[in-house]
Formats: sequence, structure tokens, C-alpha cells
Amino acid sequence: MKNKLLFLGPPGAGKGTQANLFCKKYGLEHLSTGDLLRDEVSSGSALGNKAAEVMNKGELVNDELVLSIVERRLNNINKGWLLDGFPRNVNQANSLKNLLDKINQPLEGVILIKIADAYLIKRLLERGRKDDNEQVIINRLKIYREKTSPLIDLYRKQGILEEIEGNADIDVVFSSIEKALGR
Ligand code: B4P
Repeated sequence: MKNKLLFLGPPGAGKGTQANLFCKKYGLEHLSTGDLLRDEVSSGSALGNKAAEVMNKGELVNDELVLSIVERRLNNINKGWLLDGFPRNVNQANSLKNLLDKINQPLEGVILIKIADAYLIKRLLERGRKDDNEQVIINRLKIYREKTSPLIDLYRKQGILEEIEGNADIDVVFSSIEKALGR
């Protein structure tokens, strides 16, 4: 059973929502870089304050910070894991590959949650997090297209990408993910 997984998709596609459900049901460790960064921000550390400025503009936090957070966590996991929101650019994907080679835990499956921009904007405005206003959301979508979407081809070429339609009820999306991963 594949249990080293990655959920990919535009902001608001439901990566966090689905990853939470999946990890609860199947006992995997949920590694959300968004949540980990928000924890760093709430701690009030100097790094957290710096990250908050970037996140509130809808931009990507610097790769070194995100990587150090992920590396620390991945090194201490003895069960399966699910990466949510990481990697978000080619540099992060390369670093992840090096890290996973080092700990001998190759990525086994990538779920791409696809959904049109119009639905995303509506969902995120309704979510209403601090970084969810229209201008910031449009910037996040632009950055997703420029920096994150090249990863789709990268994982497709490796033969580990499964594409899921994200514009459906939460339980319907969840079932599609289970099916794609043979659960
Ligand atoms: P994230 O925390 O990763 O969040 P996200 O992409 O905005 O949302 P997600 O896809 O998880 O959607 P969710 O389930 O919440 O990123 C936030 C910021 O952190 C980034 O902009 C960046 O600054 C920084 N960051 C994170 N990772 C980084 C990295 N690796 N490198 C650099 N910077 C990084 O769903 C959204 C809403 O839709 C929710 O309200 C949910 O209830 C609703 N919803 C979900 N599924 C639904 C469905 N099927 N139908 C209707 N509504 C649904």
C-alpha cells in the first residue's frame, strides 16, 4: 500500500481538507507546510514574523526555512507520511528528492487536485483566513501557475501522478482519492 504521499493543487483546492481526512483514516503523519508555517508565525519568533509578511502577500516563504521545517519533521517519522503544500517550486522538489534519497523513503504517489480558478476564489473568500483577500488570492494563483504547476509534469513523467477533480463535495473528492491510491 502506498503510504509516502504528496497532495498537489492550487491554493484552496482542498489539499489541507483532504489530507486531514486521509491521515486520520489511514494513520499517516500529516505534514502541512502551511500549518507548520502558521505555527511558526503564532510563536512570534523572528523567523515567524518574517514568514508572516510573505504569507500575507500571497508569496512563497523562502525555501531554506520551509526545507529546514520539513527535514526536521521527516527525520522523526516511523510511519507513512503525507506532504500537503510542499514542494511548491522546482527547487523545493529537488531538495525533497535529495532528502528522501538520503533517508531511503522514496515518494510513492502524488495526487493532483484540479479545480477552476473561479471556484477557488469563492472558496477562499468564504474561508476568510488572514491571507484570503481577493488581491492576495489572485497573486497566490499567479504564483501557483508560475512556480508550482511545473511540478505536475515532473511527477507525471515519473509515472506517480494521479489527477482528481476537486470541484465536488468533500466526501466525493475523498472517495476519488482513495480509489486513485487503491484504498
Ligand atoms: P496552505 O496552507 O498550503 O493553504 P492553501 O493552498 O491556501 O489551501 P488548501 O489547498 O490546503 O485548501 P483548504 O483545504 O484549506 O498555504 C498558505 C500559504 O503558506 C501560502 O500562500 C504560502 O505563503 C505559504 N506556504 C505554504 N507552503 C509553502 C511552501 N512549501 N513554500 C513556500 N511557502 C509556503 O480548502 C480551502 C477552503 O475550501 C476551506 O475553507 C475548505 O473548507 C473549503 N473546501 C475544501 N474542499 C472543499 C470542497 N470539496 N467543496 C467545497 N469547499 C471545500
